[in-house]
Amino acid sequence: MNWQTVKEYEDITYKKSNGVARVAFNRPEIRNAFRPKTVFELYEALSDAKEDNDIGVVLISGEGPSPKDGKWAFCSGGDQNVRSKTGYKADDGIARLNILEVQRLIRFMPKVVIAVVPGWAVGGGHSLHVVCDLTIASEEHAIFKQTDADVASFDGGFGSALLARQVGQKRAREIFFLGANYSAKEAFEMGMVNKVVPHEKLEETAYEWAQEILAKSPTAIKMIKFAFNAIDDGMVGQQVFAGEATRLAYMTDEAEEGRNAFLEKRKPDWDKFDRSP
Ligand code: 1HA
Repeated sequence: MNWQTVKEYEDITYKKSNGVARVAFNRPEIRNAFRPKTVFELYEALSDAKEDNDIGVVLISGEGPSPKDGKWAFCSGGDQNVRSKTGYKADDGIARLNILEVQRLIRFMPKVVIAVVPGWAVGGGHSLHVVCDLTIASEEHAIFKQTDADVASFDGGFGSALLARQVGQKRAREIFFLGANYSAKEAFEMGMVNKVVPHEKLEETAYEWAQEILAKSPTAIKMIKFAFNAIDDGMVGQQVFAGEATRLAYMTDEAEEGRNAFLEKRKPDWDKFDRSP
């Protein structure tokens, strides 16, 4: 690992190394809760990783431990200190639920996003791990907990519907209705965590998984991610998958004939192209 800081932020850290981008919440004293500023920064970093042709895998994690009590967190969801009647208030006075935009960015980016969970994954932080493609968790410190109903909030989108796809309807309802703590091992057994590793191996394992993925065909990885998404994402899922099919079609001689015929103001000659079943 040879992490290079991409840009200094206030609420997150953002680094890259050998095809991997790592974005981490950096508010450990409040369990990495996010305010709108955190989310703006996260969105900017994730967009950069999405646009960077050298990046194939993105890790999302939480810095720690807390200087106050030594505890670790992935993310504890929306910062309740800035929650107003209409959302989480930014310095401009506007209230937002902009974490949902980050969820969509993770869901629709053509790269694998891994939640690397060193501690608490709670509320909107729990939903964030759910929307990531994979989750790797610290054996000693990761705890999964859905507190939305404790604080009169609800992620009725990916945070719940996708969770039910991962752990089943009964379990997902239990997670939301009881708001209990689940260890990394329990979360693994339920099917919402891919791997549990000793805390000291967490970052290393995530990086190794990223390198494994980077050794595969980028097109195959992208198409399979969007194929997995498509059935749950309705017409948007079809649009995203089909967009990539269009890109593949653009690579054919047939597509070039269509474009060239237009530019040369002649009828396209389709006869030379295959109609085989
Ligand atoms: O559901 C949504 C959304 C749904 C749709 C659309 C958009 C959404 C956007 C956001 C959300 C949400 O995230 S709602 C859920 C909000 N989050 C929570 O309800 C979690 C609140 N935190 C806790 O339950 C606990 O702090 C914890 C289980 C994460 C950790 O417990 P622990 O280890 O006992 O620590 P604790 O002492 O409670 O917390 C340490 C410090 O961090 C405390 O501050 P201190 O007393 O030292 O001054 C605590 O207040 C602070 N803290 C923790 N979580 C948050 C927080 N401060 C603000 N906001 C937090 N989320």
